[in-house]
Amino acid sequence: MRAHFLLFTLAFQVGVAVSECNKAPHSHPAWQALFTSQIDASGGRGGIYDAGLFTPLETLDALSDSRFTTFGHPAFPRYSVRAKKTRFCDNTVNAYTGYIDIEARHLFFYFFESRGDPSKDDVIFWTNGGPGGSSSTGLLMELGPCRVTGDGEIKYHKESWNTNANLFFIDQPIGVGFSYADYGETASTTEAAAKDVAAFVAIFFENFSQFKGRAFHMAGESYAGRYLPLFAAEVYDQNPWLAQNGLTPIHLTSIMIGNGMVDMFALVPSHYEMMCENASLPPVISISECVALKKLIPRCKKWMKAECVDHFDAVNCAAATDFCGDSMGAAFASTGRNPYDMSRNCEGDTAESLCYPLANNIAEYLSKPSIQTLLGVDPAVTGNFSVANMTVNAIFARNLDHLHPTSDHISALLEHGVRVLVYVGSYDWICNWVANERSTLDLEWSGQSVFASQELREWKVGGRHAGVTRSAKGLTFASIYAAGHMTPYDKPVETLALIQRWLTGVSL
Ligand SMILES: *[C@@H]1O[C@H](CO)[C@@H](O)[C@H](O)[C@H]1NC(C)=O
Ligand SMILES: *[C@@H]1O[C@H](CO)[C@@H](O)[C@H](O)[C@H]1NC(C)=O
Ligand SMILES: *[C@@H]1O[C@H](CO)[C@@H](O)[C@H](O)[C@H]1NC(C)=O
Ligand SMILES: *[C@H]1O[C@H](CO)[C@@H](O)[C@H](O)[C@H]1NC(C)=O
Repeated sequence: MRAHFLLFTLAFQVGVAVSECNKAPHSHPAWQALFTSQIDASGGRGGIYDAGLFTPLETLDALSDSRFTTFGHPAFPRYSVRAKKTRFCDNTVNAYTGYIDIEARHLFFYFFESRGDPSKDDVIFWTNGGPGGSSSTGLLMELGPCRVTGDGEIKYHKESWNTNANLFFIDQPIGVGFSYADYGETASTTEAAAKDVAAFVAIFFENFSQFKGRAFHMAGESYAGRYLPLFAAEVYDQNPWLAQNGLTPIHLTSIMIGNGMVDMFALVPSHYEMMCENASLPPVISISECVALKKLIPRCKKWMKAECVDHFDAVNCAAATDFCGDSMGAAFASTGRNPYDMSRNCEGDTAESLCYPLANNIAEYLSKPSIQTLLGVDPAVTGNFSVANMTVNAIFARNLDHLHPTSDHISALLEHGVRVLVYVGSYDWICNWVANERSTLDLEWSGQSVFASQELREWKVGGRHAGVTRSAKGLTFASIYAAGHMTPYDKPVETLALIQRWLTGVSL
């Protein structure tokens, strides 16, 4: 595997290979002429959606914990939701798991109500990156209500993002985590994945009407720098259609990109700065290696601009980014350091757990049949759980999905009043703060000059240095000092403080 695909891949390829079993097509679906059909959680789904019978369920609390309740909506005749109450991970709040069914495609989600005031608090949607990474990594290692431990158990996590927000985790696109498709369909680009996600969001709010109209934030990390701007744009642009169909528009308030891959062409040269220019740490490679790489930079920039930006030539653009990216990647790999946290060495095997052996504990935990039963995992999902689907990763790579920067989407979201937070752990090499800061400065939008004229200033938590930040007109850049790629994992207190300030609109 070429170095740079693994790069954003927060995508732990777990030791145990999951067999690519041929799933027998289901008999599909078992139609039931009920507007809310109770279906045994261990299998099957159904529901027929009749406009005359549509009645919103006011509170999720009415859901059963042993059976799925299926919801649909006449405006989405091809879509439905299966949800169940789950005593999982956080027993201090109501928790739900389930699937959004989009014809033969099924997206798995976890939903945790707020530890604060679920009836008033905002809603946060979280996705990990990869592409192919399961959001169970975010849930069980970073910002969720519980964390997996080295001995394969879970324990309560105090700095969870559901401290004062209702919080979603979604396994997307299909094929990832507990999400699946009946007939082997795949999502092969972010654009395709965005359609499913927007439908997911609309159905969720429509069915779980207690959250209707609530401020909604879309968050994620790494490859989510590519996902979120497109997902959010799709959610935003869907609103007029929702309104026409008598549904409540989604109150999309912000996106929050953590250690994002927003612009591949900004990342490649920044890798040199991280290795040779004391951007976060003193140089990590030799003078001769730095000199050799430096010579590539102007050529790489020119080459990528000509073949990827000015016009997109698939073959030449891939050649340019592969060559330039791999040159940086090879130099970094020779240090033995962790590309997600350059202050330390890679622990374990890069290919297996991407330097974080804890990822293996997540996979083991979610592979337990008792846990899968608790979660209501569909029997169509077989084999051991994997936190990264490398097939999905390869399909996106083959489509050169990563070679389409999302800066224009971010600019447009800002112009449409959706706030944007870009936060980055300072020790991340892969999706580092240098490239992310530069990308925010280079965004072309009406607030550009005001934003760029702000000084980068220190921000603090509990009187201590937490990072540097710049903010104007709805756009905020913030670094988190001494955190790696998975910022909430390394700096839970600081990251939660950042998110809390962001949600309430307080400056950092
Ligand atoms: C990975 O995704 C592919 C494509 O969606 C799917 O066919 C496959 O079953 C998934 N593999 C695993 C192990 O879930
Ligand atoms: C590298 O950066 C650190 C932190 O900003 C600074 O203290 C140090 O002096 C720098 N080293 C060099 C050689 O400039
Ligand atoms: C799942 O993992 C267990 C424990 O590591 C292993 O014994 C088993 O063979 C794996 N099953 C599959 C289908 O890979
Ligand atoms: C979702 O849709 C189904 C089918 O129309 C309906 O029975 C159910 O009550 C709805 N749920 C909510 C919470 O709106």
